[in-house]
Formats: sequence, C-alpha cells, structure tokens
Amino acid sequence: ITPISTRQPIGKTHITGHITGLTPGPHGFHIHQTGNLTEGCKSTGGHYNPFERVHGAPHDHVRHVGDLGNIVANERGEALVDITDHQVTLVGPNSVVGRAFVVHEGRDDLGQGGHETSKTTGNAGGRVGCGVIARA
Ligand SMILES: *[C@@H]1O[C@H](CO)[C@@H](O)[C@H](O)[C@H]1NC(C)=O
Ligand SMILES: [Cu+2]
Ligand SMILES: [Zn+2]
Repeated sequence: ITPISTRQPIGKTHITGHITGLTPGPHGFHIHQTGNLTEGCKSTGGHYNPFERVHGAPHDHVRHVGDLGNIVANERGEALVDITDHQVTLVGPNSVVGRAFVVHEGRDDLGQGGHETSKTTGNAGGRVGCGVIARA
C-alpha cells in the first residue's frame, strides 16, 4: 500500500492513491476511528462516526463520516483511489488526521445487504490493509 494523499480545497476533500496486492474486485474502504496500529488494522477501532449515525454509502447524508464505499481492484490486484468527499475533513474538531484508512477483504454493501452487520460495517469482511492519515 502506498501512501494516500488528501487535499482539502473548499468544503470537499480529495483522496487519491494507488493500492496494490489486493484480490480482484470490490473492497470496502473506510476511515476508522484511530491511527492505532499496535495490533495492525485490528486496533484502529470502528468506522469514524462522530455524529453517531448508521453505516451507509458515501452519497448518503446519513452515514458514518468514514464511509467511503468501495474501491475496485483490477485483475492484477491494483486499485486506484480517487474520491471526492463532502464529509471527510482535514481541519477542525472532526478532522481525520491521525485516524486510519482501512481496506477490507470484501465488498461494503453500503448498509443495504440485510446482514446483521450491514448497518454497522457494511459486512465488508476482514481488514486486509490500513495506514495512518497524516499531513504531508
Ligand atoms: C492501541 O491498541 C492497543 C491494542 O488494541 C491497546 O491496548 C491500546 O490501549 C491502544 N492505544 C491507545 C492509545 O488507544
Ligand atoms: Cu472499515
Ligand atoms: Zn461505516
């Protein structure tokens, strides 16, 4: 996993990156609560959710701030990340700096899968990669 750069123009945050070594197909992509990697991706906590909402899709107003949907890896296991988001911010009390981005094993059902974990995690499976979000 290569570092992800984030920039904030006006009211939006642009998240770009190139992630390799994945299985082909969709992978849930989120910002989790803390940048604590003591026990790897496991110790990053749940989805960053300062407004105590349910899990959703990036285009939903009601979602975790950390809900960035899915990234899709090609047959070589490479995924390009190019997300512009209105809820993620790098400034102020709800800044995501110091938190972690996490890539999951499987697809995030965006809260719609009807599984018992759909409304909390999108039932995206295990955590296969993560990193701490830092100022460049
Ligand atoms: C980081 O995670 C570890 C393992 O889960 C935990 O023991 C520790 O208290 C955490 N550190 C902080 C600062 O939260
Ligand atoms: Cu996640
Ligand atoms: Zn979520």
